Amino acid sequence: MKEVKVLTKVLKANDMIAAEIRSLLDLHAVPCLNLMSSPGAGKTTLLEKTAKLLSGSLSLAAIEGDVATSLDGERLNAVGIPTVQVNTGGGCHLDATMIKDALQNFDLDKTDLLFIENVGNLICPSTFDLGEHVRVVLLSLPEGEDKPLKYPAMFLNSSVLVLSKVDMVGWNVGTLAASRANALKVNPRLKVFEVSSTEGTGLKEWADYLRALVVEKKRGKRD
Ligand SMILES: Nc1nc2c(ncn2[C@@H]2O[C@H](COP(=O)(O)OP(=O)(O)OP(=O)(O)O)[C@@H](O)[C@H]2O)c(=O)[nH]1
Ligand SMILES: [Mg+2]
Repeated sequence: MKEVKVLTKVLKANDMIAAEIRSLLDLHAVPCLNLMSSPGAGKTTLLEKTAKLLSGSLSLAAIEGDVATSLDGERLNAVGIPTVQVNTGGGCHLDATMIKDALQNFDLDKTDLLFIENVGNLICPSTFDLGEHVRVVLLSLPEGEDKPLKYPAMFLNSSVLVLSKVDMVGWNVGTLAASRANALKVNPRLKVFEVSSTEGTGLKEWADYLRALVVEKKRGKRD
């Protein structure tokens, strides 16, 4: 009983900071996506490809969450996305305070789109609001089609699903149709992208979606 009370308090404090972050991002008309998935589902690779598609036309920025190392932050900086690496030192998710601190490093007036890559984990990140506008869950084919059923909160609390590594169809891994169907069973409102970052499948649709988010946010600021 006591533990439940403590957790509720932690989440409440987190939500207040997340609301502050969202207001700040709205003020600067910067849409923010929180990318979540199991370790290795392809979050950083998708962001690397996204940089190639968008960085000529939009100013991107990223906050990169990992338990340890700055490997992913270095990958994103290398493709021209200014990135702040956050190490949780063992924590299985980012929280709003980490995002608030990391945001000090960006000029939001010169940023069109902000990505947060959460710590690879299909459970904990789903509980913590980071002040993002869109929660994106990646599910890669090799993880198996049962994952949405076994880890429902992540799929329920996201609004976008990226079915990743679709080039691996036929590798005796989870099937694409069943992965999609199971995710939609948990959350029928999910907007779904089928993507292969290595082969380029679905990247145009993904990039178009991101461009539309930016336009919508800037229009919202003018209205
Ligand atoms: N076949 C295939 N492999 C991919 C694809 N996208 C990523 N990979 C590979 O999957 C592995 C993990 O990719 P990352 O992008 O580092 O995954 P991640 O989700 O950022 O991993 P963490 O940050 O550790 O959680 C790498 O070896 C990538 O080359 C894809 O579309 N197809
Ligand atoms: Mg990564």
